[in-house]
Amino acid sequence: MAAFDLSLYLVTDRSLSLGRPLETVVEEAVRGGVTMVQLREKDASTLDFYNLAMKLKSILKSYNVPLIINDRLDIALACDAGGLHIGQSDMPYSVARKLLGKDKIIGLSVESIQDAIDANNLDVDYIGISPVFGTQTKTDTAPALGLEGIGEITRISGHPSVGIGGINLTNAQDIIQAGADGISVVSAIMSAPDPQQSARQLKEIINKSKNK
Ligand code: TZP
Ligand code: MG
Repeated sequence: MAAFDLSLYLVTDRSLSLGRPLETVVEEAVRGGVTMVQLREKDASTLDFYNLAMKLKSILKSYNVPLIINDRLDIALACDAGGLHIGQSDMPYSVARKLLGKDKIIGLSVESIQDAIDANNLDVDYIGISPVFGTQTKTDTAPALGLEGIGEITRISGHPSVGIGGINLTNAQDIIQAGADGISVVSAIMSAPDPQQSARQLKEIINKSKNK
């Protein structure tokens, strides 16, 4: 397994990029300090998804930032991505691991304490604690876990973790202080007027919070 850094994990959504090309926003964000990128495009056709994945993969390669594919094991395999992110209703972890092999990163969303306990029996590479707060970006989520939920899950989990859902400049510090290794954001970067600057500001907050 190649080393990876969960500190600032961008999850994409083209529909929130204010009309800017996805590749441009992602590259700006990485220049600002994003350490992982997950391609998550729920409305993309298979061809669009594949083409986007190939484009992002070539951009991210020069920054040494892994490209993680949301849900679509076929696309992760087809484009030889850095890894796959699965949710509780996606392909079973064991199947994904078998097909991707042990060198790829596999992340799993956990939406409850019980999910986090169950994930301790799997050698996933990280967990995404979801959602921390309510968010307009994804409305069909489990109930928000809050900072207490993050605290409890990071205490019992044996895996590195990121929080996701409603995270921005004002609360990023709380997520790290509650015990997560990083934050995962969609709109705080995708919809920012200046994605590079927003990424830089978030990264500074994370770095400071980790040094405390
Ligand atoms: N999974 C749980 S919440 C969420 C996903 C993909 C969306 C997070 O978006 P935002 O804009 O960072 O709140
Ligand atoms: Mg999913």
